[in-house]
This record gives sequence, structure tokens and C-alpha cells, in this order.
Amino acid sequence: LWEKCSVPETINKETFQKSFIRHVNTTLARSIYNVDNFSAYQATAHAVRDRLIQRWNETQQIHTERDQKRVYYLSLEFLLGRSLDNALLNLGLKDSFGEGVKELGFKMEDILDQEVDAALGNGGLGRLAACYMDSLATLCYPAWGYGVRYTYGIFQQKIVDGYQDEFPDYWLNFDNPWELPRVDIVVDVQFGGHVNKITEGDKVRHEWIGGETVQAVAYDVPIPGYGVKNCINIRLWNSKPRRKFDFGKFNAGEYDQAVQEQMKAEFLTAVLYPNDNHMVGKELRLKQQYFWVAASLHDIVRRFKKSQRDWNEFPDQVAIQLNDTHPALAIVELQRILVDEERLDWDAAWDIVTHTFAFTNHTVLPEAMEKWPVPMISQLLPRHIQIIFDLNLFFLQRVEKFAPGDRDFLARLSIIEESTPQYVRMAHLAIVGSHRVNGVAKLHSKLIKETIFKDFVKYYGPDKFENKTNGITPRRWLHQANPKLSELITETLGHKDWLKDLTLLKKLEESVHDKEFRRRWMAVKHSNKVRLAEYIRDVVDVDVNPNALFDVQVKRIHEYKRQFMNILGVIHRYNTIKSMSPEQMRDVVPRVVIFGGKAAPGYYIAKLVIKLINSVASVVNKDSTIQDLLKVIFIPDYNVSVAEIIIPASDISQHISTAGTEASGTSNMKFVLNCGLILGTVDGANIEIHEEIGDDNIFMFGHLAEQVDDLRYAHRYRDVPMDPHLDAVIKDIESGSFGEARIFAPLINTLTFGKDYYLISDDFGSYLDAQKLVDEAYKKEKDWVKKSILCTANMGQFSSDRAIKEYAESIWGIIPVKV
Ligand code: 26M
Repeated sequence: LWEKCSVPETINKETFQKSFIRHVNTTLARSIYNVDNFSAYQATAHAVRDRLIQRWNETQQIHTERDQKRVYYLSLEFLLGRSLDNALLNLGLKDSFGEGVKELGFKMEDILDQEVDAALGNGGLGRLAACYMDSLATLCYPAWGYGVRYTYGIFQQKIVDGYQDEFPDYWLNFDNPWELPRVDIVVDVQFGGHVNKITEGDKVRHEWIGGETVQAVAYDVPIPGYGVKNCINIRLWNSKPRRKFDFGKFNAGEYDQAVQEQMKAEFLTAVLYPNDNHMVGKELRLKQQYFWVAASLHDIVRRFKKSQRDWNEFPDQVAIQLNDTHPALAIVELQRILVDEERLDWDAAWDIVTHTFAFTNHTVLPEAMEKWPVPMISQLLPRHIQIIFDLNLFFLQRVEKFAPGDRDFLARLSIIEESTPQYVRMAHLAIVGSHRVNGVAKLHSKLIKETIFKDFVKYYGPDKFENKTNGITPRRWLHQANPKLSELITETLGHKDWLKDLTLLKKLEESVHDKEFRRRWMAVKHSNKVRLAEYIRDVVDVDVNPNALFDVQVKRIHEYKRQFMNILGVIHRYNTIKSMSPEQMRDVVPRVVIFGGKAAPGYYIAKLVIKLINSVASVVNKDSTIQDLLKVIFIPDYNVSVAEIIIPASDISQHISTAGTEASGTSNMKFVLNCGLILGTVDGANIEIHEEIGDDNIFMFGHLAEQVDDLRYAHRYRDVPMDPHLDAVIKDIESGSFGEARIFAPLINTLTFGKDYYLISDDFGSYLDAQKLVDEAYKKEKDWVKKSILCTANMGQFSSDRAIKEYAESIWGIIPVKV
């Protein structure tokens, strides 16, 4: 029977339609005469889901059979966006299903538009995890992701009177066809309680008796590879109370107490913390982290134990990648399991632990470094804090042998920060517990070795520290987001192989001299700009001209990313145009400056930047004297789906962080892959993109990372005059040109009293110069198109497939298992 059932069903238009109708009738319990777009989405999604599950099962079965080394990617964030279009394309079902729904009276586009984003992440780090899962599946690696099933993803942003307002993202309102609830996979996670010290002969062991138990329930999210049958899994944990509901209390009228326990446990995985590159020391966040780490490790260990191998084979079977320090407690948890529960001796256990973990750092910003108060950890995890102190003791004993008597060196390396109260430095814990540490772009990996982790490089030597430049998946970020460009590329190259080997795009260089090809290339960009213009009209009710230069900066709002500098530059542009004669104005390239991005709800200055952008927009957009030469747009609620509309439509995108602050950036790669040029600083992956595409095809400006310390020193101790153009812009804001000046005083103060920490004044002159070059270049249409083609053609290095192969070969030691 199994043989008969497991024969894969042929999938074509008719079989799709049959399963569509079956799902309308049974899954949705609807009449086929009563199907709106949303039901059509659900039915289509379920038809796809059926196929995904088949592949998922087969993949798991083969991976279990082969029992090769697996990688586990631990990430508190997976910013997946929508799944239907991606699954259709990866499974090769887009055409047949598209025709199928059309015959049934629907448009595939409308159906796709019904899906809400899975927005379980803040920004770069979370989206990177999603791209990496796509590559792991496509390259057939035996891999699992582990994360949290938040009830509320990143908040929804609305703009009210120019200010950001936050609304809950209750994304599970309707059924979610992209998850498989695993009610049978449940892990008890403990908190608090006490530790018993048990002496057995000459041996001492510890037993942790938890005070409170929360259950973790698994929800599996299948991730299909492109053009292969492999389908891997992201396991997301949901919390629920373990204790039975107390009906005694309930009947006695103590409703509150009876419900309280229930609610407390459910609260654990309720919300994603909306901070990006900023640490907040909230106890609930720490609980979330341990809950997820404990459930995941339990699952990993259980899977390992099924094969009945010896413990010292663990690192040959299991690689665990820590996506930043958020899962760093996993190091302590594995040591605890091995020593307290499996009764290995300390050193043998530690050897296993350190050969299992590797750690990716994503930032050098001091305010983003995770540290937790020792008293908080002691309360919540009494056994773990003991283990942390023991690990630190043994670690520092070895350091002391390396640098005898150097107490400062010891204090700098210590996992514990000796303040009142003491803190646990999670990055130090992650380094000590891992066999490899990596940064996410060349400059960033160099900087962490020279600054925050300098002393660790001294102690361990340089080989423990590597670079793994980030990458993006060309399936979602070109094929799916820009179908017309994908089609043109496929037609020109004569194959689709470039979607699996992005370096093949290089051959497009040969077509830059082909006039007809250039015309079609431009036509694709133009139609993407029309699509974005329509979206802008829908969401902010402003008409923009698709023939204008589209200048885009979309990313989380943060001082180091300098959206403030961008909008100050816009004011300069506006005032320049206003001072022009009609003849001079004829020479101006019309521009649409587009912003998008969320500010952390507690980040006051970032929120003021949003307000300033909207205030400038409302003045500029209704000023008829500038003849539509400038429009300013703030697109609300920037997310993955909105990015898929914006990115293919950009002529220029801005990546203008203060040098040395943006670890990598990944949207820079997405824009250039979609044949948009970059205006950027010498920072993060901009540098490597520049190396690949060449001087002529990128606009770089600003001071270098090695100059930043001196410049900051100058602001701090000397009277540095403000850049004159910047000074004029600031005076304009202060005169009330963009609404009540006092509103923006705190923002302007960051430049004056705040000593311009992000060096806006220092870079402003060269920023404006670079903007002039952009305008001049855009006037030379033919050259511009050539640049644009060369951008896409030279992006081969920035595929997440390249990144994942590097991780697999040099850090994880895993090989593909193809279904
Ligand atoms: C920490 C503690 C408490 C609450 C939230 C956090 C937190 C959440 C997200 C801290 C950092 C977070 O993300 C950092 C991040 O997204 N970094 C970005 O990572 C990208 C992928 O490597 C890089 O491309 C970006 O340059 C980097 O800023």
C-alpha cells in the first residue's frame, strides 16, 4: 500500500484544479460557487502545501537513513515574507498553477497578494537567515533551522501626522498553511528552582530542580529548494502552559489566578522584540532565548541519540551555528546536558561543546552587544550561572598561563564584566564556546579582529576568526521579485542555470553593445518603476513620474545608517532648485526620493527622523514652483513584500552608513542585482561590490573607517566648524521651513551637543558632490544603461549559495544529500 501511495502524483493544470476544488470543499468547507480571492489563495496554498509535505517527508527520510552530519542554524529571527510565490517557483509549478487558477476565473497576482508576510524578524539578520535556508535547501545540505513561533511578528507601521505609530502584527489571524503543527513534539523547559549538589564517592554532581515548567510545542515550516526535490525544515517553538488548568480556583471564583499561570506561559513566545542593532535587557527576552535554546538542543540531542553513537562522535554528526549571540546560552545548555544528565566528565564534555558550535557576529556597535546581569541569570537559570562561572574560571586559568600576571588582559577577556552588578558578556561566551567565529563582510571581519575581539585574537591566534561575506538568494530577489528581468536574462543567456550559479551572469557583459538588448533592459526597469509609482499612489496618494530618477533608501531607521543625512541632502537639493531660473531648471534631472523603514518603538531620535522626512515631503510635494523636479516619499510599513516591489524599481539606492558601522548590508546586494546603481560609503559589503563591478558603476564617497576615530576625537575636543552647506540646511529647518522648529531640536542637537557622532558634517560635502555625479551620469542615458547591465552581470559573488558553500566547507564540514 505504501508503495502505491508514495508514487508521486503528476502535477499539471488538471490535477491542480482537482486539488484546488477538493480543498475548497473539504479544507475550507465552502461551496465552489462562493470562492473569493482569499479563499482561492487558501485553496492554492493548500494544494502547494500537499506537494511540499511529500518532499519534506522524503527529505527527512533520506537524511535519517544516511545519517550524515547536519547543520543546525539557530536564529531568533527568520524573516521569510510570503511563501506561495516562492514555493510555486521553487517547485516549478508557477505556470501550470497559473493557468489553472486563470481558467477558474482568478488572477494569480491577486491570489498571491492575499498572503500576509511571515515577519518574524527585524531586518538584515532575520532576512539573512531566510536566504540561507533557501540556499541550504537548494544545495541539498542536511540542515535544520530552529527559531521561535512569535504570535506577533515585527509591528506594523502606520504614519499618523508624519509620526510613526505601531500596531500589533497578528499574522496568525487566519489559518497558516505554511506550518505543520507537531502536537506530538513537546519539550518541557524549566526555569528557576534550585540546584542540588550530590556527592557520589569522590565525585560530585549537580541536579537542577526547576521551579516552573513551560512546554515548547513544535511547528514545522517546510523550505523547498529550487529545482530539486529537497525540502528542509525550520522548527519554530511555541510556548504553552504545562500545568493543568486549575478548576478548583476557577470554581472558587479566583478566575484571575486560574488564568494567570496559563497566560504567563503563553506570553513567552508572544512577541518579537522590535530592536535592531540595540540590546534591551528585558527579563522576558532572556526567558525567550533560553526557552528556545533548551527546546532546540533537546531536539538535537534526541535525534543524535537515536543513532546510538558514542558521545565523542557528536561533533562529527552535529554542527550548530549561532546567528549572533542571541542563542549563546546553547553553549551552556549543552555542557549542562553532557555533564549533569549524561554524566560525562567536564573536560570531555567541553571538548564536544567547543567542536560543535560556531558563532557569527553581525555588528560592532557597542550598544548592540548583549550582556545580562548575573543576578537575573541566577534567578532564572541557577545551574547555568554556576556553569558559566566554572567555564570562565577554567578559561581564565588558561589565559593566565598564556599571559602570566597580566590582570588587565584577564579582565578584558573574562566572560564576566566586573561591575556592580556583574554582567555576563554573551559575545565572550560565544567565542570561548565556539571553534570558529566569523564576521559578515571583509571589512567587518577585519574590524572585529582589530577592535572588539582583539584580545581573543591574541590569545587564540588569528585562525579561529574568519570572514564569510553575506549573500542573498537570487531566486527570491531576482527571479521572483523581478520576473521581467529574469525572463530577459534567461532569454539572453539561453538557459536558467544562472539561478543556480549566479557567476554565469557575467556573460551578460557581452550584450552591453547590443542596442536592442539595452532597449529591452531599460524597458524592464521602466515597467518596474511604473509598478512602484502605482503602489505609491495607492499607499500615500502622491503621483510620481516614472521617468524621474528613483532614488531609494529603505532599511531600518538608525542613526548609524544616516537617513538624517539623506533628508538633509534633499533639503539642500530643494533649496538649490528653488533658487534657479527657469532656464537652469530645464537642466535638472527630476528625482523621486523614496524612504522606507521602521524605527524601534523606543528609539526617539530615529522616530524624529521619520517625522522630518514626512515634514519635508509635505512641503516639497505641494510646491508647484519646482515643477515636479523633486518628490519625497515615505513608504509606510516597509517589509519583505514591499521590498520586492521597491528594489527592482530603483535607479540609485543609498547605503551611506558612517564607515565601519554597517557590518555588511544585504539590500545593497539586492539593489545591484536588480541593476540599480549604488550611492554608498566605503563600508560593509559596498566595498566588495565595488571591487566586483568596478569604479565606473558605483558612486562612493566619504571618509574611511580608519579615519573615524580621529574625526570623532576632533569633534569631542576641538571646535570643528560645520560644513557650510549643512549649516545652511540646519538654519533653514530652524527657521521653521518644515513646520515648528522646536520639534526637530533634539535631532539637530545630535550634530551639535551630540558632537556629530556619526560624522554627518564630515561627509556632507563629498555626499553632495557624489549626488552631482549621479545627476550628470543619469543624463547620459546610453552610458547609464551600460552601467546598469554591468551591475547585474558582476553580482555572481553575492549569491547566498556561495556563502552557504563557504560555511559548509570551512566551518560545518557537511556534504550535500540529494533527494
Ligand atoms: C538584541 C537584544 C535584544 C533585542 C533585540 C536584539 C537584536 C535584534 C536584531 C540585535 C541585533 C539584531 O540584528 C542585527 C542585525 O540585523 N544586524 C545586521 O546583520 C546583517 C546580516 O549580517 C548585516 O548585513 C547588517 O549590516 C547588520 O546591521
